Amino acid sequence: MRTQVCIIGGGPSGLLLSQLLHLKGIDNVLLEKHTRDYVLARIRAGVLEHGFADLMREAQCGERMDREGEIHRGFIIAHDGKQSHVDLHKYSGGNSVIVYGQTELTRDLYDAREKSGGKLVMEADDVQPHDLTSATPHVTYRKDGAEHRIDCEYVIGADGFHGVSRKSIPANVLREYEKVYPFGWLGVLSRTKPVNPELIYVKHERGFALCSLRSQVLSRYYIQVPLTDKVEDWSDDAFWAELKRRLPAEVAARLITGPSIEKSIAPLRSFVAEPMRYGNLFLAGDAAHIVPPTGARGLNSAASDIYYLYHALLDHYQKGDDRGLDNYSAKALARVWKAQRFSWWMTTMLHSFPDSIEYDRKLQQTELEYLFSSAAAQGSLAENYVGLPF
Ligand code: RFL
Ligand code: PHB
Repeated sequence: MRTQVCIIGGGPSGLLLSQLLHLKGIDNVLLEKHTRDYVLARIRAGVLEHGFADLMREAQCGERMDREGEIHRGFIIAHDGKQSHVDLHKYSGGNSVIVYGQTELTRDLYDAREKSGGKLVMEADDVQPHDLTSATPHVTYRKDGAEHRIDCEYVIGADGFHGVSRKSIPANVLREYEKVYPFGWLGVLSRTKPVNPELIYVKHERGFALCSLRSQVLSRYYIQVPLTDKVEDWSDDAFWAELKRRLPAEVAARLITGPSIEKSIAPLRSFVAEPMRYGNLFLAGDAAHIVPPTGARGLNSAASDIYYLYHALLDHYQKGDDRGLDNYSAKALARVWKAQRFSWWMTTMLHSFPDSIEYDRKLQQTELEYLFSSAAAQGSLAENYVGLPF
């Protein structure tokens, strides 16, 4: 098979790029390792910045998001016996975020690709890019026992943190930066009314907690747990009891609990791979960088990569202008590192670190006191949370 752009990975990054290119008449094939149901069963992001929402609309996939997603103009940080409100709208010059689950957004993208006859190969095994530094790269894969080959002009590595794309860049070219945090988040999804209309981030001496939601009947809660904990160690009852201990008493009193629909542990990690281009391979999203989820930046950083890549490919195919492709890595990384900084800051401010000393804990407390005493500090939080400009 021959195409212009071969996209590896059918998560939100790959699907969004595939749909945007398709609408501009740029031929592309997308290879995904798993089934659609498997991809949709992963419960991940919940908060979308407005730039991401605009891209979904441009991809003609924003209709359900605009109908069912909730606009959030702020959130709460509970700390030191207080509940402090972060007014995103006021401090970001009128911006907000949309609460709409990654599962729903991915479903909308799959539906759109399938409706327009998109070339999606699901359950593609042993995907392998070749000849990336030549003008004629190709990608091989196996499907139902048969070998296949796709000849293309560009390969997009949108295959997540564990994908094959980043690994196909030689070690002497790739530089990796990594920080592993000594804890994870245990997340529970339950068909219960959310405890609060806005998200509540909780700093507590027993560990961080987060009250989030997917809709008015679907709640998503997280608690910080040691890396040694296993999901099987946590019954639903134990989870709810620990969450209640960390919430302000007034919030705990109105928490509605129920059976978990999904329960999983995500270790917290920061990671950046540089450069994001190798020959005619371009990395995007989690394939190149990940953040701890505290600042809700992961999926949103993927969106800015896709925005830059989409416009660079448009300039190449429509105007013969390669400056966007040549600048892609530097431009994407500049924004990626700002998302890294913000996620690190939120994570450090709100979690309990097992090896912290009294001095560190005093600084954490002072950081929050300063934040809520300074309009400039709240402005900084707000502009990062709603998303820096692309
Ligand atoms: P994905 O979603 O991992 O998709 C990559 C796809 O590639 C496939 N794949 C392969 N396909 C072919 N061949 C191979 N060899 C392949 N290897 C892998 C995989 O099956 C998969 O389908 O990456 P993508 O598209 O870049 O999207 C990134 C986001 O998923 C991620 O950044 C976010 O979920 C992060 N995140 C959050 N981001 C936000 O912006 N806001 C949030 O509120 C937020 N909350 C979260 C999060 C991530 C979490 N976890 C579990 C890490 C909350 C959590 C708990
Ligand atoms: C979520 O709803 O899953 C969520 C929300 C905000 C975050 C992280 C995760 O910072």
